Amino acid sequence: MNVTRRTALAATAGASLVAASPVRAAASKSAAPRLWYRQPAKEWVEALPVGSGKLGAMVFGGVAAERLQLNEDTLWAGGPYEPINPEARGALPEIRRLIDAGEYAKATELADAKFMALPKRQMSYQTIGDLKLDFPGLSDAVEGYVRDLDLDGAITTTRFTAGGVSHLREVIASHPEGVVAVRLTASRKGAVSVDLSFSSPLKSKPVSSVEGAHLILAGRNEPSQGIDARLTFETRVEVRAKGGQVSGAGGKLSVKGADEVLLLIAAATSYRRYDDVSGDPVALNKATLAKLSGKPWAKILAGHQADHRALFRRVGVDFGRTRADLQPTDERIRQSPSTDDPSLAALYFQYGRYLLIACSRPGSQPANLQGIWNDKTFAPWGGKYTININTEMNYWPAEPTDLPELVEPLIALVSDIAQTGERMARAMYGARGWVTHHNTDLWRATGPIDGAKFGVWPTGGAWLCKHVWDHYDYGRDKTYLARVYPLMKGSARFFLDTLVVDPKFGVLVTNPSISPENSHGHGSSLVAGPTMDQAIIRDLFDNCLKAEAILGPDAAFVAEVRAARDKLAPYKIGKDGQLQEWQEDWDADANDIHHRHVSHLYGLFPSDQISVDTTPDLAKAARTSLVTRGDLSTGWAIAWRLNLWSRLGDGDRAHSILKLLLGPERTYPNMFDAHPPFQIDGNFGGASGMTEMVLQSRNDRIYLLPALPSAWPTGAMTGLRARGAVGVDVRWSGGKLTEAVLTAREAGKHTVVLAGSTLDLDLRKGQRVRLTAKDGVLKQA
Ligand code: FUC
Repeated sequence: MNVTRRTALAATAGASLVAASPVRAAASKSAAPRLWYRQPAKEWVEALPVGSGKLGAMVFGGVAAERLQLNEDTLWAGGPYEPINPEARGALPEIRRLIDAGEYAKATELADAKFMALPKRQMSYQTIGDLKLDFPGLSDAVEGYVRDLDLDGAITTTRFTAGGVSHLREVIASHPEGVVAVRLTASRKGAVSVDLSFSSPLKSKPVSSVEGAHLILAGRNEPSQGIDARLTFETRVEVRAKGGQVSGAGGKLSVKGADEVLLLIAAATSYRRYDDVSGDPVALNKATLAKLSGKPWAKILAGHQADHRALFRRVGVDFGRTRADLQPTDERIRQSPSTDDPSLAALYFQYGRYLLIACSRPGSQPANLQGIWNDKTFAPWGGKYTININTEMNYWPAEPTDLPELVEPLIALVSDIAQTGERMARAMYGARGWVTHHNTDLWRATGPIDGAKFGVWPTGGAWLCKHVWDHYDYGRDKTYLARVYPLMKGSARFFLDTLVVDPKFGVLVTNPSISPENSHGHGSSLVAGPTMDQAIIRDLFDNCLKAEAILGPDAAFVAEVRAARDKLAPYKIGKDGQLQEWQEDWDADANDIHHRHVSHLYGLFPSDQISVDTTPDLAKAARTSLVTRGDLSTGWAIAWRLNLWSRLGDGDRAHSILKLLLGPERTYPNMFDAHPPFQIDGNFGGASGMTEMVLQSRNDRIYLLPALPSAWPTGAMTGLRARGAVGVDVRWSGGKLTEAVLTAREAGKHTVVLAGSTLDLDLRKGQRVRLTAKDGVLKQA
């Protein structure tokens, strides 16, 4: 195939793209999205991730020794705890008074002494450890070595030839079966020998043992911050060998001279809920493996791939291809700052979707700061749910890239923190409803942590409620909305009870709070009414009102919400023309004007309160703020800027920021996002940002190609989703729309926008319409 010319060939095996044209169909196989390498991983960030939602493995692809670093999503430090500080409520009036008096440093001092959660830090996500596979007789000197991760097949393979024998090693993490499965084969009979053992960095020192053909690692989690370790866990590997002999001793299992070996890895902890650790991991693992009894690899693989593809193949992407995509993935990343490699962006986009499928499934924990992949007993930032941006960013691509099922764990988490956060709201603030501050963990802790200037931010739960609403807005399932309305209402109630009148400006504000995690330069970060809080609460109130209008009268509540909403502090434009981050015009005084958080721009993205077409003055001010903040930052912070520039309609600026994200400083060889260190939010924020360049659904409209960069003149994104339950395919050529296909999954009215040309549609459920543009004017084909 000739890829010397820049051509628009399918960059995925996505079904809808394949159907689009014969050229694409022909190209689709060779262009299947794949990460590949010519050498094994030396570092963890070179290893390749697989995940079943609950179980994760990092595959190193070693020759003489393979390492599978394992995770189970409920193995966290500690146990159930209630981090309420009994002194907090008493300190609240004085903290508020100090803030109103402009004594910010004193307010911070008091908050640090009396207002913080006990303990002041939350629990960390922990690794199980490694399953080690040692291959006697093999050395690292082999021929034809290649390892890869096929995103469409959700499988890693390692291939090489040694002494004339070809070896193939495959690893999957099956959601339907709840196991990681490893298959070892060779071209010569009897050529597979392997010694299996565990190692774990857990200080609780888990113990390995052998039961027949099972190798077991059993132990417990670690205590932390004075909270007892209350979880037990077990990892159980079943070894099935064709031919050869299996023997076990001293916590090791060996297979000698087999034709083929299959390893089935189950893992579980005693976690059942944030307040219940009575599960039986041994029984769970035995049941998981018993269900697989007699099921051959081919069936396990087929079931796994059908399950994965049902999600993955919904969306196809093609930004064009160049010669650069013939290189191994690590080379492409290294060269990306100076090469034209549009399909690296497409790969990053689909990798984001792959990762979310692998780490967030109904019944699993939500994607944490590292998704599900972590090799430490104390992960960076505890591998927690940091909800002042990071957890939300993880889920930005879920609805628009048609993976709504994967949001379920996040909504389950909100249901949990609505309970623990209700106790926190009462104890700390004497308020109804529920609150969560800037982090939560497996135990659904909701208090302010780390230090007042990070943790005293009561709006985390309210931001999560945007996702609760968005899940309805994209899918339009009223039964779901009725189920989650109490969660949104509970969050709103907390603010109805805790918003206070700002004595200087006479508007309703949060107090105490911060603009995450920026210091305003007047002695502290603590403040009343940061812009972000007002915007999040405005969305929360509006979404409660919309939900009530759909579900039926809730008169008293709605009256309270309306009254408060009208008094919320408005956006303000400051002396430099910027969107003010605080009520006072302090942006130029901030300790770090290039701060990674761009919290005050929440209204531009992810919210749609600010946009170029509905609020041009505010959009201009947001742009000024964004320019001052600068483009260079941590991985996730670059990804946020990418989404913001897309919303500003500047495709080339967005693309230049995307280049920063894809370069080796922000993308590890395995394409994990580098904060640094690894943090998965940037992967998801990047996938979202690319979607926003091609399709935006906001302000009750569907925008086609709102920020198409000149670097992607020809391409397609198919199977995307817009608010109002509409599927959208977009194809373009020469920088212009060639066609858009809208499929109504529910009946509804829609306004479609293409660079100022609008078209109103009233679609029946199931109706499919094709739109084209003539001289820039949208029309129905
Ligand atoms: C917030 C960010 C940091 C980091 C951490 C997990 O505190 O400010 O950059 O992403 O979360």
